[in-house]
Amino acid sequence: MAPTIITCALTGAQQGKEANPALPEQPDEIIAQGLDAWRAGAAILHLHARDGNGKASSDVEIFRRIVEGLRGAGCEAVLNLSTGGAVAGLPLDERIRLVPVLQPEIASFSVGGGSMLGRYDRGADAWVGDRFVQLFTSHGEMEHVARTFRDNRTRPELEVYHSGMLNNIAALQERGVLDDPLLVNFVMGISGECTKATVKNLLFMVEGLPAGAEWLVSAIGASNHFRMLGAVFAMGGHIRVGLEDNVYYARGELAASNGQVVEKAVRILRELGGEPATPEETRRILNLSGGTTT
Ligand code: KMH
Ligand code: ZN
Repeated sequence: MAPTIITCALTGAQQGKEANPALPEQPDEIIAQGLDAWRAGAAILHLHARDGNGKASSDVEIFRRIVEGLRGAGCEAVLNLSTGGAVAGLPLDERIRLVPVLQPEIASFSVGGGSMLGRYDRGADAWVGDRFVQLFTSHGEMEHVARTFRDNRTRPELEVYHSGMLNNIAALQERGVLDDPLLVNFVMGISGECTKATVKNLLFMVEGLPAGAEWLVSAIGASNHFRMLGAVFAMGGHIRVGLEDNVYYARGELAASNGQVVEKAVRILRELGGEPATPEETRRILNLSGGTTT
């Protein structure tokens, strides 16, 4: 049985300490919890940057501080820097700058035009969180960014929010701007125009992948987060956990840290007969050869 890569998504670009005081926002917190998560079994750390007020930031120097802090403390995990933050209104060109400047081994790449998020709250008789998140404005722009990733030997983690985005992946692959193996992150369970976190939907999406692609699931929200792990493992996928996606450890219990959540994922994985991949195994599985943040 091949080992399973565990990614820990430490902080995200949206909810902050108001959702869980243990959610790390500042570089020192992110570094400390990143080290704990790596030691607990996370082979990839998915990182966002936040400014002094805890708001999502695309400032490359904040990312640099986090990366250097982790590497300086001996962290060997693969670092996956987020170019996300569109949801926080950060412009594309600013979000992509970290790729040529920091040349991470992996960076996220939301491979589509965007989606409407939010839900209708019957109690409040109103739409809540109602917003359109714009990602790319054209296939040409998407191709240009894919070339930027490839030129800097940064592997894109292709964020897929719904099945139409699989067409974009196939088209970019046809254009020859995506290196193998593809790394696809199925983001499931966000309220609004995003795929519901069900096994049936996951099977449909996985069957739509190009041959040889490696994939993981970001199951968003407490009701989805740990529930989907079993299906992901049974289908040969990789796992993502962390306070970016879910601030709860268990029903009604806020997570104490990202390390605690990774420990739970490792326990579940081992109970199911799996084993977390080491960072070296991860680099081999994903054929990572680039990046200056190794
Ligand atoms: N925030 C998650 C829903 C990114 O950072 O670019 C997906 C994500 C994407 O982590
Ligand atoms: Zn993210």
